[in-house]
Amino acid sequence: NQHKSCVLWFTGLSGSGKSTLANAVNLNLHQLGIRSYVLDGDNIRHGLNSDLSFGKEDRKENIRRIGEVAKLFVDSGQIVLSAFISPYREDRELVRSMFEPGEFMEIFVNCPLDVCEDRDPKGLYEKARKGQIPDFTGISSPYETPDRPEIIIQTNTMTIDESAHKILSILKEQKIL
Ligand code: GGZ
Repeated sequence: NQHKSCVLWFTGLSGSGKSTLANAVNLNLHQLGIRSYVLDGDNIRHGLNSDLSFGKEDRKENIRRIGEVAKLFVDSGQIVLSAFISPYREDRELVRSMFEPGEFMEIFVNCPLDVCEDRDPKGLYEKARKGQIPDFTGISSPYETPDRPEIIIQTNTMTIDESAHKILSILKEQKIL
């Protein structure tokens, strides 16, 4: 199974579906016999980056470290899927600059704030609205929309399966798979 190692960098609001979608794509890649790995809050924010909060500077450091980890995975020949809000354009561009052209695919998981807020799977938006979570993205902290993402996925109008298939077909078109 020949594939090009690369980073699939999912960015979007909390509750937009980044982790769910990254995990779905990961499963599809495994079924194709491709080695891939998902980095997300569960394995990074709780471990390597447990010293970081959600202020601008800590988010920047969060994303920088994740970029370095992603680079190790790419060096090892894998496809790495990262699912972090990564709200600042300049932080995402820093990570992009760590990779060769074509190795970094920015995937904008575009879902309107009101839809994310309705989903509110962990009740965080409700808490943020009450002022119980400071610097909450979309409420009291900015999200900067990507300018030229390689892929845009609308999770409010497509199923997870459809979205995952769209990403896989683009990876085939781009000769990554
Ligand atoms: C945004 C927060 C915050 C604040 C805790 N703002 O829906 P979740 O719970 O599972 O995903 C969110 C996650 C965001 O962490 P990231 O590492 O992806 O953020 S960043 O890339 O901006 O560094 C949310 C939870 O952490 N969470 N507090 N204030 N999301």
